[in-house]
Amino acid sequence: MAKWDIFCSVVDNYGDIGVTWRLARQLAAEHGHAVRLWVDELAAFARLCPEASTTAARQQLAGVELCHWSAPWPVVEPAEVVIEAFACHLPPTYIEAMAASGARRLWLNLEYLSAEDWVAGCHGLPSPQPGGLQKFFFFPGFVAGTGGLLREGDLLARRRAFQADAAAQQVFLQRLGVTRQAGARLISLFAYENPGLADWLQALADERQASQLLVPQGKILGDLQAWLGEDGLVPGDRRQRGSLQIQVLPFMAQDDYDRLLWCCDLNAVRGEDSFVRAQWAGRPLLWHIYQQEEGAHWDKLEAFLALYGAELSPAAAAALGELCRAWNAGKGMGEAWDRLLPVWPELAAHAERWCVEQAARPDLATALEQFYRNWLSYAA
Ligand code: TRH
Repeated sequence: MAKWDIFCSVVDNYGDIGVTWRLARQLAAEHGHAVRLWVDELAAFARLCPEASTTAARQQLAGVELCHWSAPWPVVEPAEVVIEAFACHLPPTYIEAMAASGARRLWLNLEYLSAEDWVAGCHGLPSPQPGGLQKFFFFPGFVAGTGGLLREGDLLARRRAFQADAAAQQVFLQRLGVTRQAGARLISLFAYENPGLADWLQALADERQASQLLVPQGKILGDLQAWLGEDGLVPGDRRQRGSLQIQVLPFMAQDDYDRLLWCCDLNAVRGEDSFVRAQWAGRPLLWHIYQQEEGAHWDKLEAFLALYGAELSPAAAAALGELCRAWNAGKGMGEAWDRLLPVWPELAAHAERWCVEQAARPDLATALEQFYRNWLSYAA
């Protein structure tokens, strides 16, 4: 058992806190470490974990000590393993304390997920720091030589048991106020603002097949309302347009959001954490990638599509690629959706196969643990 400090600065959105919260819980529960998670915005955290206090300087949640990362920085003894998530800047006095302690510390920068080729070459590289400290880059990823993906040890067993249990799904959906329509395709929608939404919704409304679209509160609501031609939708509101039923849901606790993904036939997800969780759901996904300057996100999207689509038929890979590109370009969703429908059964089977393949690799927390153990033996 070692002491680990994880630092998370909430830039915007929920991905950074979503990832670090999962990682902190898993390191504590499965690897027995004493984990402190330092978060600068407790209000953002409490949206994922509603039982959290938004004012407590320290609180104990799910085996993790959740600490408010406040200014001025309190005097604390640095942990043995220090993770700065997504290149956030550690408090200077904390770095000074690490250097002054005399003890060796493992300092890691946990990077964003990417399927690009260069990732394996950079994973684990050292980055020497002033004061004799050494920092390492730790990259999540989909292939050997990277740090893997976050996945709790029992995740797939829990997911499969839930998907096999229609009654449990019904109880869960009812708690969210959702009644599943017989024969309807269930879709969850979590995305950034997207002008391409209207086209897609129209295609869903015009289809013979019924669809039920579940939309947790968030940035996409504006485009949804524009298409519906109304304002002020709130959780619980339901609208029917042709074959499409739309329902607004509250933003839910992170574990509930996982369950929602497990219930759905298709999950439109975004950023990083929901994107990974949709893959563990074993169902087809539509990814709205986080936009980066100078269009760097397009390379990331193509890299993922190439990897994910490698074992698909050319027709299915092309249809999925076209849909994801249309979604991220914000146009052409109607046509792309129509072209996707004939390959739907293949995509559905592939989603589970991909999940199994990815789950055969070490998960991110285990890879971190291994990195730590190697570092310890190197130090000895
Ligand atoms: O919120 P995001 O857009 O986060 C993004 C990305 O991580 C991106 O890489 C990063 O640079 C940027 O933030 C700053 O999407 P993401 O990553 O899917 O995180 C959303 C989290 O919110 C995830 O942990 C799931 C959780 N969530 C809930 O807990 N309840 C909900 O109802 C919903 C819709 C999401």
